Amino acid sequence: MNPDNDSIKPASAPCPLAAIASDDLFVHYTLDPARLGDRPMTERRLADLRGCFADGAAFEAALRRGNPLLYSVSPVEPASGDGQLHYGLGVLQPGKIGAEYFMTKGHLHAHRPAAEVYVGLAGEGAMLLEDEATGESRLVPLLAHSVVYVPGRTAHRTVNTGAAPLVYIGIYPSNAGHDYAPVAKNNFRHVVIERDGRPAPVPRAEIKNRRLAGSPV
Ligand code: S6P
Ligand code: ZN
Repeated sequence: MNPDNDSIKPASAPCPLAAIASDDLFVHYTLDPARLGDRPMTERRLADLRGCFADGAAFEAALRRGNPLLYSVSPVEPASGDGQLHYGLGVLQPGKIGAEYFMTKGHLHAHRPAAEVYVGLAGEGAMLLEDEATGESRLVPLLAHSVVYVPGRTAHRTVNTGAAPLVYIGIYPSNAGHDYAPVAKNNFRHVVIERDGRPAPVPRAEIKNRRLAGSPV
């Protein structure tokens, strides 16, 4: 034990450095096209987001016209285990279903305490955050040259409110995992729509009432 630096401790397990491939230690990203090295990208298309958008009729009408790419994610998982990090590049296309902006499915982390940091690289968007325990909601801008902190136990969804692809990197504990079930069941309490030319979070219940009253958003 070094008395001057208590961060230097005898290793309880072999240092993972030698186990990490050099192309996981250094990864070059580009913005045009938005890619993380030559990593494969998992694609989510409109049909994959059935049930997510508030205006079901607008969703079905858009799907009849085609099944466009909404977003893609390239994960990098250099090492797993206590203290290790994973990260991923996300590219979310611009567009709307009705008045609601294109967005990700949204999730909680399977390991609820796991937080995440989002680094905005290009485009204009926002993170919709919702505290699982209280339902409290925040809409936080996600822009180039900005960083968003997503606390643990917080459902998070990325929304593209601009006219160009929204590009970001999310960095999270290797054991975070994804839990999509709560959002698939209850969705978020707020819908992010364009209102008076600007993004606005509107309570989902309010949107439903407006549609019932014959004034769709
Ligand atoms: C992972 C992180 C992101 C999302 C990505 C796609 O913890 O939050 O990489 O996976 O933004 O969103 P979703 O909700 O489809 O996983
Ligand atoms: Zn996440």
